Amino acid sequence: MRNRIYSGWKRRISKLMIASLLILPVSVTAPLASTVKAAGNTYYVDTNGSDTNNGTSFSTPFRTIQQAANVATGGDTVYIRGGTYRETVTPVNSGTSGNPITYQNYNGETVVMSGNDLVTGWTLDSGNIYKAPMAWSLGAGNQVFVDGVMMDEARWPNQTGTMLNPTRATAGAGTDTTHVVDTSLPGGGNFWNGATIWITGGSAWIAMTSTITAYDSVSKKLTFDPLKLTNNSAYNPKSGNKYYLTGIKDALDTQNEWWYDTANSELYLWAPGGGDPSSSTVEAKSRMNAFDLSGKAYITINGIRTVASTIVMDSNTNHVVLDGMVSKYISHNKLNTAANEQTNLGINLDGSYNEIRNSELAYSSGSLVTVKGAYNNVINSYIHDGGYVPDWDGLVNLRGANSLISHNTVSDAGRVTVYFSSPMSANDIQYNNIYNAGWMTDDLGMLYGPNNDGQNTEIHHNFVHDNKATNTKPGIYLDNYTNNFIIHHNVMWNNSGLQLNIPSNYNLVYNNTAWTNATTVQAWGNIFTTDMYGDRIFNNIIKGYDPEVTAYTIHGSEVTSSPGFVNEASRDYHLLSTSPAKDAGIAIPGITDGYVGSAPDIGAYEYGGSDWTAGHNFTSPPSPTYSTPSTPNMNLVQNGGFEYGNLSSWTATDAGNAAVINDNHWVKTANAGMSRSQFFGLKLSGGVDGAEQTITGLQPNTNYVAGGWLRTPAGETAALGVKNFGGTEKSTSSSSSTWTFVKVSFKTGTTNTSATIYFKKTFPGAGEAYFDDAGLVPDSAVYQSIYEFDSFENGLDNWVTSGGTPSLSSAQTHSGSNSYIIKKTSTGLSKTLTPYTTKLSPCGSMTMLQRPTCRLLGLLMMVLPFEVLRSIPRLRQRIIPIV
Ligand SMILES: [Ca+2]
Ligand SMILES: [Ca+2]
Ligand SMILES: [Ca+2]
Repeated sequence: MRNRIYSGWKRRISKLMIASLLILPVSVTAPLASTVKAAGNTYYVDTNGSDTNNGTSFSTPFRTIQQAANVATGGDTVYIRGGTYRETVTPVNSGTSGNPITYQNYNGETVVMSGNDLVTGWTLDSGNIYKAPMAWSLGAGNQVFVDGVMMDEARWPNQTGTMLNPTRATAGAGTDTTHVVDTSLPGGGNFWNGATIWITGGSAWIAMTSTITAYDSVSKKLTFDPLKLTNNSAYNPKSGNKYYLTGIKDALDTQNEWWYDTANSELYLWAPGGGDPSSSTVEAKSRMNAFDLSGKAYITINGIRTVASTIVMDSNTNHVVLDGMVSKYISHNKLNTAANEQTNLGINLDGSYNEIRNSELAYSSGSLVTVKGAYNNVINSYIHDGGYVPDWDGLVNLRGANSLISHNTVSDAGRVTVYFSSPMSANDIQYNNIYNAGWMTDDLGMLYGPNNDGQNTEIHHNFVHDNKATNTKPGIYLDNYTNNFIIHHNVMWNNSGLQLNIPSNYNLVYNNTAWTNATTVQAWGNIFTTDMYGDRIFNNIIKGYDPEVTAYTIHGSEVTSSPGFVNEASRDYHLLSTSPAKDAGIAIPGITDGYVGSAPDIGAYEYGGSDWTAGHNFTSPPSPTYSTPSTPNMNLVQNGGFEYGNLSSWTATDAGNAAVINDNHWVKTANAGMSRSQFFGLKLSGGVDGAEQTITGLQPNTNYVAGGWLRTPAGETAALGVKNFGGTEKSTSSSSSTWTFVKVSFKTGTTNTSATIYFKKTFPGAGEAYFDDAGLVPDSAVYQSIYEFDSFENGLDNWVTSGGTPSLSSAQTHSGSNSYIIKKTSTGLSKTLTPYTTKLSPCGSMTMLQRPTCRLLGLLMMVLPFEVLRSIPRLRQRIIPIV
């Protein structure tokens, strides 16, 4: 595929060179094109036109859109008459701010830009199979259409299903990493040699393809080259896995099937209904791109249809608007080997301030739209049916910063509907109707991000429903090492709601409704198995949850009986007037503003409050605009996980050696590495060394807490500190060689609105220290983290003893090497967590602990009844310090 893309580039380059040559005579002979124009010229393009025309009048149109794109400059409009244009358009010029170049279908006429070329000259091969010369080939990207309907590459078993739920065979006993055994396989001799196998192996997370190298027709055993991901039960083929075969002529045995003979450059086809294909329009894909907008700016494309081609941008593309598009069969590649064939497919929004709106995007082997760069928007579009060779990426493949994904309908995916990956920051995903993920694979979230720092990416007011996977099918799924997401006011059904896999930090989950499945909020992790520091889960209506991890709990979210919905059967999760969810929430500024009654409701809808819905609306198009997420408790540190891959937002101090290191923690099995989450971490070295960041916009006279993770080789000491906040500089140090969480609480001065946090290697040795996952959040009563983690590796630290000193133990630890044993009636430990709550007690009086234990192990968990946090006066009445 890489070679294919490269050759595609070469094709485009040569086309561009030809276009450049063509422009010379035009600019000499056509006065309008050779002179400096006032903005606002109009050009016409017609399939009956000529590129030797001047293009400037209705009666002298160009033949190709490219010819118009050769001459149009800022402020010009190119009107395209109805018809099919088989070309890749590479505009020569950019528009300017306020004077874009506009490509527009003329008067509502149907303009199709096709990546296909016609296949003609059919002769009979045998039976209903005909053949015709086809000089071009895109290899695994070949795609054939008859009268606009996509045909199937000749396959077994024959397709009687749908694009996303195709007919597949089932691997039988004896199947292993490089073999499939199936007694139903047709064909004798070497029938399947050289064919291609598509298989969702192992746990069926993704589909992979490989080449059949041998076929034993007696034992019905296929032998194939190793898949791209192997030596892992998640991927290794096994009995029960679904597969199909393509790539040999003998598989062409029914209507709607084709096979391409590479050696002789001929296409074989059994047309729909049989007979000579000459009576139909037969097309095969020939070009990858309808528009190549790399490096261009201020171009608007309006009302154009594209078929079997995409639109590409690069990091230098700015201010492009795609409006009212209908784009079908955007990307097609039947392979997923080791070359990332399914990565970054679909229309590419790269660069900045680009937008697609009011459009339909349909059919892709992978993504339908890939959003990178910054300030790129996908608005009010119907995005459906993609990922039919599913890899990880979703129909919407989102990375980059400050982008708005709003008011879209996103449906029907082989795997994920919306996929997040680093680096990303402060994206806004709102008011989308997202449904039918997981048609072909298993264990996926409809909105999914693994090993990802969202940097306050906000997911809100979406409908997320119907995950088709058979196992592990959350609605919104933040997999291990996924931090800094803000998730609120989403309504989820027919999936398992929300899943946070630990470690999970600074993820805010407010006012969601997820009701139809009993297993909703759950967590699973490999290492750091208790770490959900900074997560807040408030005001949700959640039907049960799976407390695999007891280091967190949910406020106002554990609902066991129906909270009184208007019409649960028809998925109307508004509250009834009698609902106990009414006024059962806590006020969260910016989240529950404008609530009705005595308090906010829990769940996604406020009874009597302003209503909302989700999904696209072509009849009455919405015009949402991006705003930077700003939500209580969101992590205020920029690039705190260093996932930009550089020191962005940080300043090196002291020895000046601070460096960001790429060392993916996902693949680590030990509590080691130079990153603690995701890919990158901070390395300090060479004596006393540090990095700092000043955080602005803080409230004066307010409690905050800075946190982060560090590890140092033996003999070194490092610290997290805070200064310049209006009080005395404070820091917390560690000398642990394993990743250790440290934090510093501080209060801003009466007029101070900023603070500087720093990581520092304080021991002047020659070794290194590593830091990751910095955070700074308010430290308040209502919004505080509701559990306290202390592994006691630094002794009793800030804990206060009573009735004697608890005895140190190294034999009964939950994690690390230390724990303390409390005697049943004498010794106790306490710690003031906030100005309002003081708890912990000798075991005999542990009335507030839901999970009493007389050993204070590495994990100390406190679960408070939800009501106690609702008001301070009530809090004071109900929590009586025992110590
Ligand atoms: Ca067949
Ligand atoms: Ca209320
Ligand atoms: Ca990191």
